[in-house]
Amino acid sequence: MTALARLAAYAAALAIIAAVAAGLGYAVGPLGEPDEVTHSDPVHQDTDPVDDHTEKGDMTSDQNGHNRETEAASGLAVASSGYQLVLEDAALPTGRPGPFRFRIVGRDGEAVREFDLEGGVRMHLIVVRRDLTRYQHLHPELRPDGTWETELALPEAGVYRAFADFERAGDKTVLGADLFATGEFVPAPLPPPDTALEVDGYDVRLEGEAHASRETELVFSVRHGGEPVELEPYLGAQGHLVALRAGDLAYLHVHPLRDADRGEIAFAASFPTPGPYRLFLQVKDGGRVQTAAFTLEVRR
Ligand SMILES: [Cu+2]
Repeated sequence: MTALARLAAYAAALAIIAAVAAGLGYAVGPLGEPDEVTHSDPVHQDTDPVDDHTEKGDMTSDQNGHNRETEAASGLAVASSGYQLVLEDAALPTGRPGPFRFRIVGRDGEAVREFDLEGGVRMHLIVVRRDLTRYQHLHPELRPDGTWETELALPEAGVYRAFADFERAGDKTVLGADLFATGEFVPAPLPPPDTALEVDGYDVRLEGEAHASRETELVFSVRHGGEPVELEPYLGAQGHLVALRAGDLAYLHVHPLRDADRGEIAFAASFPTPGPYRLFLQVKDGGRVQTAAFTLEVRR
């Protein structure tokens, strides 16, 4: 097959896919559920006499259950809740730090310039390779024109996910976009579930059994030389946790809980579905931030 014939075949396949998608008459929602758009599309709601509750399968028959599932996971879309994440450049040089810039654009097409202060910062930028390695948590600076800027190095080749995590008027939004670092990409397998890690001389443990669609308390303990560590405040809490679902890197909402013992940090998390997740815990001691990454298997 010549290159031209391959291109023609590819174009034909795309046309078929487009035709099938058009025929189905819906867009796929953040969790790949076909009913997502019907809720937010007033034209569809006005003209469709069918009560869409009756059309749903088991997974979405419970309106509340469905909402819980979509609300618990975010970061799967580049645009959501009237905001769009616009990267200046999605391709970055591999291994070499360089400026990384993006904007949050509102419904009016203008860059948003006002954000809530959350844990002392207005924007959390999380960057992780799609094999759930090379986690980075950065706080870019806001330029007067609404551009966020930070130095960023993608240490090795691959596709990365950038999450912009911010709040406005008390509402949290997490948008996600892919970044590309050129070169040979050797994906790392997801490490097996573990509850104890050693990170730079710290003994970090995870307690708590997680079940899907139920609020779970995750308690981490941090010890050094056998003694509980008096953790320094980090971003307005005892620590920071990001939980990502393996497979699609859905970004979960987790909240630090106040009533933890010395050397412990507790979080409330709701895992939308069973399966493996990667947890990135960050704590501060001696002025240094340590990152501990756990694989957690969420049960049914
Ligand atoms: Cu942050």
